[in-house]
Amino acid sequence: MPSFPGVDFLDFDSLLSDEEKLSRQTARQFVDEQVLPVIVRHEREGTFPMELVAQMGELGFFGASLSGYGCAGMSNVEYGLVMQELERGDSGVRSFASVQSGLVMYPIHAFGSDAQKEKWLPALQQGKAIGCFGLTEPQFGSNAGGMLARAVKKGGSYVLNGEKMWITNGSIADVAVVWAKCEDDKIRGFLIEKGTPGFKAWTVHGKHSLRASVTAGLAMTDCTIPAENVLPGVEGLKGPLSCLNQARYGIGWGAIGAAMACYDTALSYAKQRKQFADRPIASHQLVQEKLVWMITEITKAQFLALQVGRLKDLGRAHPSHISMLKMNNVWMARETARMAREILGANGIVEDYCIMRHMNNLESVFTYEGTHDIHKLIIGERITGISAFV
Ligand code: TGC
Ligand code: FAD
Repeated sequence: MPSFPGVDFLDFDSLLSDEEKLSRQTARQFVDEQVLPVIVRHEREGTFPMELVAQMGELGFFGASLSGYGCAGMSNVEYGLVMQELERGDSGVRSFASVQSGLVMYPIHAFGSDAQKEKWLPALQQGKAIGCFGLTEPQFGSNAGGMLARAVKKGGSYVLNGEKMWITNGSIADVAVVWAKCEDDKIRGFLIEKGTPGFKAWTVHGKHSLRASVTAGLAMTDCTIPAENVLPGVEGLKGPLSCLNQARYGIGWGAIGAAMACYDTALSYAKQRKQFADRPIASHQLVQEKLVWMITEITKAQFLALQVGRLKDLGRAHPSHISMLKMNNVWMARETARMAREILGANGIVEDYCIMRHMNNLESVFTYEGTHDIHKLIIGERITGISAFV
């Protein structure tokens, strides 16, 4: 199968280094050869393709922008291009890499003790251990700071009680990074290992979105962990939110990949599908209008992602920049998927084409890691200086 050619209307590639193009090509080939042949079956069966994890580790996709502990030390732009390709395959595959990298390895790398880093980072990097990130609760989603989960220090241990919900990889994780409030009312991060008494994880079934991804609930009932399992380097809501900056950034790139897959499918289909006077539907102005909307929005999304990536590499990306990237690019991908589905007519609803799978996935992506509207309010606060959350 020939490799995906990419979507590049405005010579975007001229702004990339050879190294960046090589990382993208590695991920592109992995998706074409390993992800696309199996993803439809996994989506149908509602399973995550675990058979891909070891190879993703070998290719350096986990913790890709971190340094040491076997991590690839990629630039943020390289990392973003890898996420783009993974999500061209499926949002569930990108989600796995986002959670492992941005939400599990990043907090251990940034806030963990040396012992925590040595214990977990090499195994997570290689995909020999799987992690999850527990912030959301049944009653607290967007308002993450309202969480009810509590951690009480007792001698050399912490006792945790509470529930987390909608946790990617929760029921397959070897280690859960769980955020809970302590007696001083400060939020801290705790590493809970699989099998710890009082810790339970269960898989959420019946999803119509992100079917090739494991989503779970977590419950802590007098779950006692050693005090050395607290992340020592951070306290307060800024702990989990700084992890979200990493993962939201990857999503901003990933969404471009999902949009590219839908656009590419719709363009090829429109050129070969004939209706009225034996002409391809691509010859009709209303179909062209949709294709032009898509390529224009994909192009704008690429440049937005690249600029945020360059700023992140310089240490100058503000969380509100990342919010704009996540908000705009996921919205763009969701609209692109819907338009692409229209262009395929009835064929747009079947699994022979990737569009409806991406479209359904993007509903979750629109909501998780801060909903579209929450990112609007983050940007609103940045430009007005007034928080609309209170
Ligand atoms: P607020 O008062 O604004 O801030 C509290 C403290 O946090 C700091 N802060 C940040 N720090 C780092 N990065 C950011 N992006 C930050 N945003 C805020 C802030 O400076 C302050 O620090 P300090 O030192 O003064 O204490 O907090 P708030 O309670 O008003 O909430 C703000 C809000 C609504 C933006 C925040 O709660 C939020 O982002 N909510 C959305 C929740 C969310 O995104 N959840 C995601 C869960 S994980 C997930 O979905 C994974 S999906 C994975 C997958 O499968 O890919
Ligand atoms: P709510 O916060 O109840 O919001 C519902 C609606 O109200 C939204 O439209 C929202 O925009 C709107 N709204 C809320 N507050 C305001 C406001 N102030 N102003 C205007 N509108 C507002 N979480 C994790 O911690 N870890 C994970 O790994 C994880 N993985 C996920 C995987 C999947 C497949 C999904 C679907 C979710 C996942 N989540 C995870 C949870 C996700 O982060 C939350 O769903 C998200 O933060 C939104 O919370 P909520 O669903 O409770 O919606």
